Amino acid sequence: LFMFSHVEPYAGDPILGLMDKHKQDPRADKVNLGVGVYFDNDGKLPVLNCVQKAEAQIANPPKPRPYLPMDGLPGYRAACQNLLFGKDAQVLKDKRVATTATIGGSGALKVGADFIHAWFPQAKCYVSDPTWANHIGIFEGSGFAVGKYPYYDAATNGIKFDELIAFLNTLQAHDVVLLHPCCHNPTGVDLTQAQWDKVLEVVKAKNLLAFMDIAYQGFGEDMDADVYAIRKAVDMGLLFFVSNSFSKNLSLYGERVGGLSVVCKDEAQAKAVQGQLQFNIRRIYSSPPSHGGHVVDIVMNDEALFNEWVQEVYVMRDRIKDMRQKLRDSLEAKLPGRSFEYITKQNGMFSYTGLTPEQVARIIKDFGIYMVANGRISVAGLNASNIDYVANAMAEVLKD
Ligand code: KET
Repeated sequence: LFMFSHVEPYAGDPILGLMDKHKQDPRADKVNLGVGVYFDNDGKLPVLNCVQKAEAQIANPPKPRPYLPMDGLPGYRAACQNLLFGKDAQVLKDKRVATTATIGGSGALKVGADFIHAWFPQAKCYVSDPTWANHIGIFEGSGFAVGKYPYYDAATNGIKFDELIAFLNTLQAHDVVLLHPCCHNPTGVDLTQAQWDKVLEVVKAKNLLAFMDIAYQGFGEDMDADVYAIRKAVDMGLLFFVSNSFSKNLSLYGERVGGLSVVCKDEAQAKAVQGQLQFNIRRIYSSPPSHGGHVVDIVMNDEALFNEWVQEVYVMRDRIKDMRQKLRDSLEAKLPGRSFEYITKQNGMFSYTGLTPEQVARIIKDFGIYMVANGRISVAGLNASNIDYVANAMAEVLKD
């Protein structure tokens, strides 16, 4: 009778909890700018053409569903590697990268965090201030003490770069530094290439363990520019982790498709790491889901489907950029004398609006516009039908 009486209630997730609240809101003009999900101009979650074609291949004739290997399909692993490191990269020819399929980008972070905690038990983990809340959750869940490194500068809508470098210089060898190669979540403010070079120099000099989490490849500048930091780190001879997600750029959120790659010293080391990742995966969930794995494998390894996919990602990217411009123009028209340039300068799915938690509470209560309490909006939730409504509401809560 008293078995579970000590179990405490869960306050809910700051991002995923918004989906339920938006769903339950009866107002017809409600808007969902909470979770980082791309909606098209009709407010619909797209099923990409390349995905539909791959799914047609899978369905006809129907395929049996054996367990996949613990680390996923070989073509899936190659797809992750080619996208991140470049198809002809020497590091791939040298077989220095251990890569496993994972249950989304979240699963990659979890498998990577467990691995690092097992093999570097003294290491602490440092995340940007601010970061995606679940970075902290996942690393703490794997037993890490998680600290923050200086990053966003609200005064300039830029980066506290000197403080960031000074802070990294105080860390211990093997401490984990979680980095966002592009489309920083939640701020949308990314390092320039010159700044990346400097950050990676400190990572190298201090023997820190970089963990690059990329969930938005293709949504920033383009497929290659968005992985500048990853390829630069390889060029500099760093050994490091990369977690990637296909949730957003293939619009396959619920299929849970991600990957974890570890750049190692040589092929033998990569084999050992690959084995330990399999060991971890076996003990957590055994093997990855099959449907999404096959979709990724087919799309990424067929030249025509791959090219179609890249173009479809760029359509999503460009629509978001268009919405940024419209939101900025609209706010500047409504609040003369104030600059909203930051909205068009930020990259990726999110804009960090600077709205206070009180202003966010008000915009949810009075207008039914759902956004994260830290003031992050998912720009991909804006469309031609709701952008005026959102701009009006934002101007209303910002005016006093
Ligand atoms: N990393 C980052 C930086 C990220 O924004 C997300 C998801 C993930 C990893 C996880 O990806 P997945 O493949 O879904 O496991 N972010 C959005 C959704 C979420 O909170 O779960 C978001 O920030 O809204």
